[in-house]
Amino acid sequence: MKINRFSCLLMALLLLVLTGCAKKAPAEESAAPPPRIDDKTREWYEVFVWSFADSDGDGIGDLNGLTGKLDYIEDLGCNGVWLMPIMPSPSYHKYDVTDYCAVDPQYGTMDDMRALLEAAHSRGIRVIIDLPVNHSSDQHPWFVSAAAGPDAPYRDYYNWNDTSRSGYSEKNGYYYESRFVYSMPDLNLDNPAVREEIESIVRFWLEDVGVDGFRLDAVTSYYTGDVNANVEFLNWLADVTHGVDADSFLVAEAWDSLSNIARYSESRVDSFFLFPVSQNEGYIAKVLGGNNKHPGASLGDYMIMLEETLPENTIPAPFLENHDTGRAVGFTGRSNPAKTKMAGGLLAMMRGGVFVYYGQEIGMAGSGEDPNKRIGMLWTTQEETTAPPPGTTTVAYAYPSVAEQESDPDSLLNYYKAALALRIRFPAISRGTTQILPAGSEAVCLALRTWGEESVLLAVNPSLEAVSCPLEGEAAGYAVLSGSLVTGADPVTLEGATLTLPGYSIAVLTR
Ligand SMILES: [Ca+2]
Repeated sequence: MKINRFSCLLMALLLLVLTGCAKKAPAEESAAPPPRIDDKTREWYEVFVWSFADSDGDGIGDLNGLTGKLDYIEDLGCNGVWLMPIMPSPSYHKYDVTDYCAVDPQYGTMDDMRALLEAAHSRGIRVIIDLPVNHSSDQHPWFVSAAAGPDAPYRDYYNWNDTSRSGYSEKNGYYYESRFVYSMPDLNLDNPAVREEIESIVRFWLEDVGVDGFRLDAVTSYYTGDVNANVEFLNWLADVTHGVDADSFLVAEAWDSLSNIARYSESRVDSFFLFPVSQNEGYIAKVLGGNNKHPGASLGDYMIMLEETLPENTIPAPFLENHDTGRAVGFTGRSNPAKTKMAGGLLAMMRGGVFVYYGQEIGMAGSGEDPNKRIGMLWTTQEETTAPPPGTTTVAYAYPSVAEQESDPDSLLNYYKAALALRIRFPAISRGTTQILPAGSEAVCLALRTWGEESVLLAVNPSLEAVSCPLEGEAAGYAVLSGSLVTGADPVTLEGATLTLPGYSIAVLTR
């Protein structure tokens, strides 16, 4: 009897637990994050293939190596990858192309590229490739032919002059436009035959290979000094690209002032890099600068200025660093993890499609000569990285490897993951428009981001000191602390209507 009664009790308990579990399941399901929005506003990761991951042991990174690291990129929170040039080229950086419809053998084969795309697409990751059509290589068959003389078949693919002038180089007694360097002759983009070539190149990569778009190199040099002509060409290129695939994505490098980037952004190209946000003189550096006595207020001012200056239909592409700029740790401090994290946090809270340069998320260093900014990804030890690109003068790493940072909950890498996760969880952060609310302190920025029905209040403290601010007026409606990013031991707290933000912290509040 006793045993039976005990068994009954046990059964009852078991049932209770089971039904409890059964009841709990739907709640857990509903708590799962909604599927990631599959549109053109993405979290991008810029990869220099040479320096990323080497699959065959020759010391040079390759496409198969990158394919093997897609889990890492996905885990970081990125759903887009920009590959710096992968087409055959005599240079290590490959911005001077000799064949626009092939893969450089250093990086692998076209089959490797197709395998990369398939693996990326199966993870919901889109892949865009660099398209440098301002210039080709001087070893491209077009230029080799063109240089032979005034009557050469491809002569008009380039811009020739009888006499020397600025931005031109000499070949066989004539001068050709080469704005960057003699080995990069500028293509004659007014020549319909050149535009036909570009159209077939675009079609090849989108239709035959299956890439998802292009990063357009050096668009201010298409017609040097002529923004209107550049915009005309960009509109033509955008119509060609979107005509082949309306979902394809174009992001362009117009390394220029904000007002000129705004003019470029009026074009039908989807997105432009926000150079004024990046680097040691950029907005993020200025917000975090030691002399800034009102960092929160200036952050809000920059947010509003960007929205007021850029057209509504553009997708801004903010970034901190890329392959041409010094690494961000140059201004956040090689030994200042809190400030380095905060720069990443500020980036992650910006509107648009953010770009993270490989290694930025582990605080890789590099400045001076270009190759120094493009050294091997530090997966484990320096001995196991890819070979430094030719011309590298300094190989120095400021922070630990990916392997070490993955196992450290307080690492920069884990901060980046958390920052991107917040951004993904609240799509209004990337897609919404901003209204600055009074914060009661110039150290703090209260930014209301609204996208359709979704509104989130971003509370950002880019100062070194903790600040308590009352959530009053419209801000009082955002009483749920839904997420936070801190750079030290103290948490963000919300007690009643008082929000306390430790130095260098970010909170996301919802209704
Ligand atoms: Ca290799």
